[in-house]
Amino acid sequence: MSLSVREQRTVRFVFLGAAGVGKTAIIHRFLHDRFESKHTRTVEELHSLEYDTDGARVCIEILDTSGSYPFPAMRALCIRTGDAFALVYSADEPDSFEEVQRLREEILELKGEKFAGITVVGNKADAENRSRVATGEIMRIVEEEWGAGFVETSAYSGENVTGVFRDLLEQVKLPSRVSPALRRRRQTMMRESIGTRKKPPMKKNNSCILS
Ligand SMILES: Nc1nc2c(ncn2[C@@H]2O[C@H](COP(=O)(O)OP(=O)(O)OP(=O)(O)O)[C@@H](O)[C@H]2O)c(=O)[nH]1
Ligand SMILES: *[C@@H]1O[C@H](CO)[C@@H](O)[C@H](O)[C@H]1NC(C)=O
Ligand SMILES: *[C@@H]1O[C@H](CO)[C@@H](O)[C@H](O)[C@H]1NC(C)=O
Ligand SMILES: *[C@@H]1O[C@H](CO)[C@@H](O)[C@H](O)[C@H]1NC(C)=O
Ligand SMILES: [Mg+2]
Repeated sequence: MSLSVREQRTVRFVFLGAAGVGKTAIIHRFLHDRFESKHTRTVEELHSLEYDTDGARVCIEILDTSGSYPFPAMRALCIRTGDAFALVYSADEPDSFEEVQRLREEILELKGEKFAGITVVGNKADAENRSRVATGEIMRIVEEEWGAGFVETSAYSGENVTGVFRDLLEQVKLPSRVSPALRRRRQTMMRESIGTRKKPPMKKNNSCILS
């Protein structure tokens, strides 16, 4: 009777990027259609939800990370457990793309050459001072040199936010039809203290429980 539970496939999307670029804002816009103007530094937050594909259910985990990890080992652990990565920078601070470049190198190093599940996200596209020139150049590097996905978003207005998840689903070769069914069931687990973060991210048993 619990066969379907055990056989359920789980994919994990990991959000990485410098502090304050809007990782949490993008995830919250997608899951709850809300925007918070205050910046609260994330420690680590794991969201999980079910996604119905044709005839099968997939558990999607979204790992929101801290842009200011005190220990590199912690980020390495997050990278190892990820199936696809959203690397976020802020369009009003093109320098934050340097962190994306660094993260991509770390991902290639840890996951191996064959791995290519990366979606680069240029967030805060609504910002008045965003640089169009930088966006054009970044898009060229990401799409042509890296062969990765590129999406320009605004968590503030919600524009193109579902596009990030559509691209991530394509990276893991799942049908990228983002429908309300995706949001049917969700659950959030938070680790708020540094002490509890030392453990590897929770295993799939703890989430996507069929009630
Ligand atoms: N104008 C604008 N502001 C945004 C957007 N996305 C996020 N912000 C703001 O940027 C700040 C940082 O957003 P967060 O989502 O907390 O950033 P984060 O990347 O999760 O940061 P850490 O958790 O510290 O790594 C907040 O004040 C947000 O309101 C956006 O698309 N447009
Ligand atoms: C745009 O404004 C933000 C917030 O005031 C600032 O941090 C950033 O450096 C500015 N970017 C550019 C390209 O001027
Ligand atoms: C949304 O994506 C389209 C296509 O990539 C892009 O032209 C547009 O500027 C994006 N919107 C925002 C707000 O960035
Ligand atoms: C996960 O489930 C398997 C079998 O369903 C069980 O053997 C294992 O102990 C569970 N692990 C946790 C952490 O609950
Ligand atoms: Mg955050």
